[in-house]
Amino acid sequence: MDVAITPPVSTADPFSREFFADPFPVHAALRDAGPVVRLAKYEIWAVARYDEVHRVLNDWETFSSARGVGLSDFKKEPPWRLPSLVLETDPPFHDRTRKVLNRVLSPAAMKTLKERFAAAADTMIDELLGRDSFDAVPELSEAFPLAVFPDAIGMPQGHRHNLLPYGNMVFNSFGPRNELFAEAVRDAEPVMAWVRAQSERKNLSDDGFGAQIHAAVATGELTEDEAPMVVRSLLTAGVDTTVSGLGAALFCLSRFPEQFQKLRANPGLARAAFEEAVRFESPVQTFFRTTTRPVEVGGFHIDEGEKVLMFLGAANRDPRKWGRPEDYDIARKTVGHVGFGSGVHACVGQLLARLEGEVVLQALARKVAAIEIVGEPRRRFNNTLRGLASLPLRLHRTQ
Ligand code: OVV
Repeated sequence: MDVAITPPVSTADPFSREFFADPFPVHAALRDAGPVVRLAKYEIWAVARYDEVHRVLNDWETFSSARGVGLSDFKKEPPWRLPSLVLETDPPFHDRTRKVLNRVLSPAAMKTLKERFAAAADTMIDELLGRDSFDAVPELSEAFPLAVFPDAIGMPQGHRHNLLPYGNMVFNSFGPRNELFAEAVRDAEPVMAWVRAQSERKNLSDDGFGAQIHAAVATGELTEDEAPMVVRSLLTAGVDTTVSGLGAALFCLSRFPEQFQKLRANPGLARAAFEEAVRFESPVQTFFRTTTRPVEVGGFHIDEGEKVLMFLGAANRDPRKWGRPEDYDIARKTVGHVGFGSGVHACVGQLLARLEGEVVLQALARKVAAIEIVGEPRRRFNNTLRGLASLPLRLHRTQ
């Protein structure tokens, strides 16, 4: 006998301020409700368990990015901005742009940056050790990426702070058209125009990531119109994400002082400590896919053309996958976490993000005896990114 099984339904709003303030009880409820859940408020599907999130990420043929990786379906409404040539595409088109970015952000490319990044981190931590206290969000988690990333791209000096409101706009745009989005895109046009200008060959130095992307025009890998769009991807995805990741690591190490002492005892754990912070906080909380065919997930039927919301942050704390998921543990085996995604769209800048995290945490491990929270940390709400607006810290010098 055929029995119609009605899927679990949730009335939660995962794009509300109440949710962002404490997403964890809702994450647990969504995981426990079933392998897929219907979100009534947005009439979409959601996956919050590790196995299903991983499955959706790794089946691009069924779960497409080309109709947008936000709530908006590009087949039903015009995209808010020109779609990304890498994020909002499927193979085979995706693979051509991705190949260029893979090369520009390769292990070999990271080697050439490592010493410079480490020196910048040392200088920044030395300067902060000279202060009584400071706000680690603007002065470290934002300041460090802004000090190294635009230089690595080969951007002109000036107005580099625009990268922050630009990222804030784009990452809000993946959610519903709520107040956060409206606030972020107010007066968007000057910042959008600035980003377009930064992406042009003539405004980029000869030796950075930007020039290397434009060089793919000469090899026939990209057209002249495509190259600035691929540079735009770097400018969009490369700053707010690492700001949030560094903030996550600083917040973890200040809330779990015994983990910071472990790191001090072995600064070689810096990369692992950053990786565990990415699992623990999941700077990128969510992305969407759109189904290209009718599909069954965990015994439930999903039609073609349906939006599926993936809760990366919930997957990264799923007790079905992780032991003691609520513990920040720098010795944990983090392999398999989906904080950088998984599959063909897995974060192309993850080596650069890890390098930034590693050099900052190494500098802290070698120079700092203790990290003290000296004021109320405040969260920054965004439809996609989980991060902080403020983290007042005092660093105690190693004797
Ligand atoms: C991963 C990501 C986030 C935001 C924007 C883009 C990529 C892009 O390619 O524009």
